[in-house]
Amino acid sequence: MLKKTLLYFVLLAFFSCSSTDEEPVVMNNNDDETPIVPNVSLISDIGSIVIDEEVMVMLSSNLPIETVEVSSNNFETSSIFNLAGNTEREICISFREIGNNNVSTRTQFTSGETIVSSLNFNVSIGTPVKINGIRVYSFFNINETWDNEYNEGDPNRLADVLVLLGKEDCSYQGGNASILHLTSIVENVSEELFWDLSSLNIYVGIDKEVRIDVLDDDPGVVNYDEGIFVSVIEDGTNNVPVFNVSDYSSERPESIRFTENQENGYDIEIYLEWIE
Ligand SMILES: [Ca+2]
Ligand SMILES: [Ca+2]
Repeated sequence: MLKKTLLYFVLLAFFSCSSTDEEPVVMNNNDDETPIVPNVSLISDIGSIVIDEEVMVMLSSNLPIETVEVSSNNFETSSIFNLAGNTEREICISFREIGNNNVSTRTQFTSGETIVSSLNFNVSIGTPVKINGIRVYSFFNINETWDNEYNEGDPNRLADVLVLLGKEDCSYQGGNASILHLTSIVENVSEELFWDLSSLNIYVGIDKEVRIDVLDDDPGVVNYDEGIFVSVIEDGTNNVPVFNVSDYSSERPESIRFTENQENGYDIEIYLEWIE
């Protein structure tokens, strides 16, 4: 049996941060002994946006920049851009949560000094869809061995199932979906594979798509921080169900069932609430 290892990089962002307390001083090589104080400005035309709306923020400085680290969650997760000595960079950002949100940047100058800055956005709900639950009826080899380190007949050989919802955000530069939500783990398919997500406020903008992957957890192997999982959908990244929200925004169904019944089949249902 093949296991396909998927690599997901958590490069998302939700933000909160305050401006730097310190103003690093660097020396100007062309002007003896005259220090130039680096500065960073963050400017956006828009201060009020809705969930998942993409907004451009211009970061600019008076000195050459090496890298800019961007986060929307106070650097819990972040993306790093290499500016290679340029002094400005346009950054696309969006937010997943309602209310006051900040985009935070950590600018590292060629000189080695850094400045942390932030810009606030008021995010309203807009008209997204809310994902209230997921049910997995079936996946490839559901009643067979996923953990062959256990002896024949040991129920531990069954998969330890969780679901990953992935969504691409404009702030993510890698081309893969970043993690929208990871469910809890059901060990050895020992109970109903249903996750009630209704209290989690998982909203998705109307022009987004959500990738749904079912995973086998291997204790001691799976590392959420590194984002390494084993998909139990045999075809892995190329064949997971994708919920393209705009395909359903007229019909507005309360649930959608994704089935693929060939050799690498799956049968998954998601439960939805459409926000007016
Ligand atoms: Ca197991
Ligand atoms: Ca396992």
